[in-house]
Order: sequence, then C-alpha cells, then structure tokens
Amino acid sequence: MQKTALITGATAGFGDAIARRFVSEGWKVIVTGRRQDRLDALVQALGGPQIAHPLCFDIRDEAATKAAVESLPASFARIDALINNAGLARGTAPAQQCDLDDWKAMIDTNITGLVTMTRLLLDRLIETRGLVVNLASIAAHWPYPGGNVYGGTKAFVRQFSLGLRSDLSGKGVRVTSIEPGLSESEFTLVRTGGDQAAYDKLYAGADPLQPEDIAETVYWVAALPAHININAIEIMPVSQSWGPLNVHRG
Ligand code: 8X3
Repeated sequence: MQKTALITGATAGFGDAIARRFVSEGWKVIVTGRRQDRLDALVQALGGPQIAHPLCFDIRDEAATKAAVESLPASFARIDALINNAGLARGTAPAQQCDLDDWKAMIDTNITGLVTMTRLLLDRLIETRGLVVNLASIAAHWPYPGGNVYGGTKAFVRQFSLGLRSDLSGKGVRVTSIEPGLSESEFTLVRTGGDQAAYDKLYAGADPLQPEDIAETVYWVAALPAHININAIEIMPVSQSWGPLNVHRG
C-alpha cells in the first residue's frame, strides 16, 4: 500500500525538500504551512492532488491545527509518518536584549505546535506502526551566544522524542530526532529578520548543509527496516565544529 507522510512547515527549506524526496520515492504527502499560494504551487510541483494534499493553517493555533487534521479526506487519512519540521529561530541577540514576543513565538511553534500535532496524530501512527521524525538542532546540545530560547526549544524536541519512544514501547512506532547544524535555508532569513547581508555573510565560504541533505537523512531513517529505530542523528557540515569555551576575565 502506498504510504503517506504528513510534513509540517513544507512551504520552504527542509520541509519542501523532504516532501519532494518522499514523493520521488513513491509516497503520498500531506504538506502543511501558513502560505496557501506556496502550498498550492508545491502540490502542483509534486504531481497534483492525488499525490499531495495541502493543509493551510498556523501550527501555533490549536483549534486550527485540529480542524486541519480532521479535514483530511479518506485518501490521506491513514498516516505512516509524521515529520515535525515546522519551527523557527528569531534573532541571535543575548538573552538580556531579547524581545519576549520572539521567545514566545519560538516556544509556541517549536514546542507547543510540535506537541499538538504529535498528540493529534498519535492514534493514527500507532494504528499504522508509523514513524515520527522531529527536527531538532545541534543547538539542543551545544549552547552558543544568542542561542538561548531557540536552543532550549530544541533540547525539548530531542528529549520529547526520546520520551515518546519510552511511552510507545511495544507499539511498533519509531521516533527519531534529527539535529542539523549550519544549514542554508529560509530559516536563516527568518532568524535575521530578513537581513540578506547577514544571510550571505553566515554562509560565505562555509559550504553549509542544504535542505536536500536533511531530506536524504530523513528519508534514510524512514526507509530502514521496521525493526530499526534511529534515536537521534546530529549532523553538521564539515566546515562547522566547536570553538574554545569562553572565559571572561574581569
Ligand atoms: C540551527 C543550526 O548551527 O545555527 O538549528 O545552531 S545552528
């Protein structure tokens, strides 16, 4: 039977690349996001409404998320994989300069939106002995200046993924936390508030990960035999590594 993946945040970056990869491997996809025009264009690019079904809503809105899931037509109601990709970073300022609204936007999307969608689909995933892939970040493990709440939300995503595995013991559901480092996508334009110069500077000469690299990893996880669970994958471009710990001298 043809499998179906629901991919949140599919209108750009990782989500868009993951949707394309799954469809190229013969899956159907449900693609979610806030931008109807982009979703419509993506559905066309993926082969049309038999292959891809769009759900346009804001994942921070619980009622809208629930209504979207309940609206799924019968041909897309059976879900084999949930790819919790929707997420964002806002800014890289030190905590003491951050806007509280930016912090709440990250918590509402990266944590509340992710757990809402997961809870809404868990029964279906148990039924299909399906897969949950959560997009965390290297920032879940490695603190860096300006990472503050973003890193905190991604640490939640990683730990939630592991906790889900514990609770789903015996159900045959696989759960994976994918933890990318420096990656080139619209994510960075959101993080910098649309600052193209900062975007260009970040990636200059760095050969960062590309959305297709993450799609490759997510698909590899999904295609493994059903008895294998990849708990977590931390993935960086070769150009990215660690610096020394900071010591402030007074
Ligand atoms: C963001 C990746 O390297 O900017 O998830 O922390 S990094």
